[in-house]
Amino acid sequence: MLELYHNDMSSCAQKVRMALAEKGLEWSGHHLDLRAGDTLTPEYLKMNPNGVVPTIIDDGWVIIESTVINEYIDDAYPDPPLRPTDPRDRAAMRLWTKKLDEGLHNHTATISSAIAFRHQFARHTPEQMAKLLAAMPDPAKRERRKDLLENGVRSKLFPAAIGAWNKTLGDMEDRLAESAWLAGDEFSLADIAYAPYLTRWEHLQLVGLVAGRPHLAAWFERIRERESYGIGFTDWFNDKYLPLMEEKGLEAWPEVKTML
Ligand SMILES: N[C@@H](CCC(=O)N[C@@H](CS)C(=O)NCC(=O)O)C(=O)O
Repeated sequence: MLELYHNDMSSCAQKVRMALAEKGLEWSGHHLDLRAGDTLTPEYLKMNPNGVVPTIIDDGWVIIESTVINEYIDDAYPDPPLRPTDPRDRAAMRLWTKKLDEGLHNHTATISSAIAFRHQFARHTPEQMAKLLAAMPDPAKRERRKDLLENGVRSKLFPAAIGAWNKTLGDMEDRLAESAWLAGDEFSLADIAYAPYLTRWEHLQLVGLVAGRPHLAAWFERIRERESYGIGFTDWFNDKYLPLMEEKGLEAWPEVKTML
């Protein structure tokens, strides 16, 4: 059976769980606590040297990186297909997922940490926090986290992150004015890949990012109606995270709005 190392609210884990649900695949899970540093243990780092979720194991074969994992799932379990058949639509699908991997996902981490996640780390003593930071394998990410913990939305990283997402959501609106799904007329891995981020903006009450973008809002509604969204997302929503995200998001919104 497929084995998934994941976390309930992680965007990259959400997209893998949704792909597994679209395929109707069974899997067994290892739920990791990201704030406790469960991805930074020597055992986990052997499987996933980046110290992040998700990681999937299929018949002893370890696969990391959510985009790669979802393409693997589609290759290994082709029915129903989650990549368009038309080569042009398939290229469009790849461009969408590439964008996330080349910076947009990191911008999401910046926004989420600056607004809400930094408050979850407050349960650690300074010594525990220093230990967690030291265990992070990527020095750039470590510096980013330090900065966000300290400065929140006042971080110098924040305006670029929110600007990049505002631009992307505009691009999505333009695309979705022309086709039902991001890569054309077929639902694909591109739609699955972006579903977590719209979910995140909703949880952080950054609804202003979607306001005035009716095609984007309708697309997200269609995503939410899929059974796989319930299985991959809603069933895993963490009741302890949601009130904090809402409270801190509402608090941050007036300042965030000025950066759009
Ligand atoms: N490029 C990676 C990114 C994975 C990633 O950033 N995972 C986050 C959760 S969405 C994580 O595990 N963070 C742990 C941490 O930041 O300590 C992928 O797509 O799998």
